[in-house]
Amino acid sequence: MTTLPEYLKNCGVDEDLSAIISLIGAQAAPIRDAFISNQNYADSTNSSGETQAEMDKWSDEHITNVLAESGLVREVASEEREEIVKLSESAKYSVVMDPLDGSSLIKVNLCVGTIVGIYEGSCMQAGKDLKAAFYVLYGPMTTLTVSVGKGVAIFAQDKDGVYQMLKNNVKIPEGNLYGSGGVRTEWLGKHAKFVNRIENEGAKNRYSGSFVADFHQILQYGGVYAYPPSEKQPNGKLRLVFEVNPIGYLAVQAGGAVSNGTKTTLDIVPEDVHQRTIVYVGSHGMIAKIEATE
Ligand code: AFP
Repeated sequence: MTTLPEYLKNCGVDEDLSAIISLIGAQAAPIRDAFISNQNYADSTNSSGETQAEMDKWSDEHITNVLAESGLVREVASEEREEIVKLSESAKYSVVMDPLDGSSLIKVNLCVGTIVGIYEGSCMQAGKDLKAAFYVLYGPMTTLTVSVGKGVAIFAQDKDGVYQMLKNNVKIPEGNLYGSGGVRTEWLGKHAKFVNRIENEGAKNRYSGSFVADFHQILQYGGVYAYPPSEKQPNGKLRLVFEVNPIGYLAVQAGGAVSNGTKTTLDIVPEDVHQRTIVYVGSHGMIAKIEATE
């Protein structure tokens, strides 16, 4: 079996980039350990005004401290922090992250994860310029799904904490699953028409409330994850930098696509690190259908 460091080496990834991916992947054990004593919501909100779970704060502080100590990272931008944190000025890479995506599901023991994107230079770049993107899923297995621009591979941690390859060259099948955020009665016309069309064509609804887990399912079974606009949230809910860009990059590397309903989100250069975007991510045919919907 191929381990994560072996795979990254075979892909020609440099030592610093490989070390950052492995270092964050290795935080799965302390993060899993912390779930049991951090079950509640904290008395704080993040930059998007959402109540933080204790685990949001814990994972953010933990990963940021580990990256600071490593000396390998120039900047860290986190969904849980107002400002970009400046770390080692001479380091080549910067990290964007949602340290614990789907945190409202911790209490009910459903699958959550850590989403990471890595840029050369600063954090404020378009998703297409990512050098690597990956996510760690804390499910029945701990898995790490990664792309360094050479397709997508999935690894699972063995009993010694080593990430062993489960699948290489993952390709999103066309599939017929969909998961949509928002409240159906608040969906606007275009999204409602799209869901109506794909349901009539046999699409089946599966949505957990954890983007990273819902996407992992789409990645392997095919279909689409969507967080649409509403009157109250015209740009949807998800954050471009921390969630949509890393996952969108992985989707494209797996032969799929990501869109705001009109065009790819990967070309958007962020103006605000916390900006939101409408998102449709998944198989090619599904993204073509939403883009063709008036
Ligand atoms: P939390 O991390 O606050 O649970 O938010 C998760 C999330 O950003 C994304 O992972 C989900 O797909 C989406 O929000 C769920 O939002 P709804 O609860 O509105 O469906």
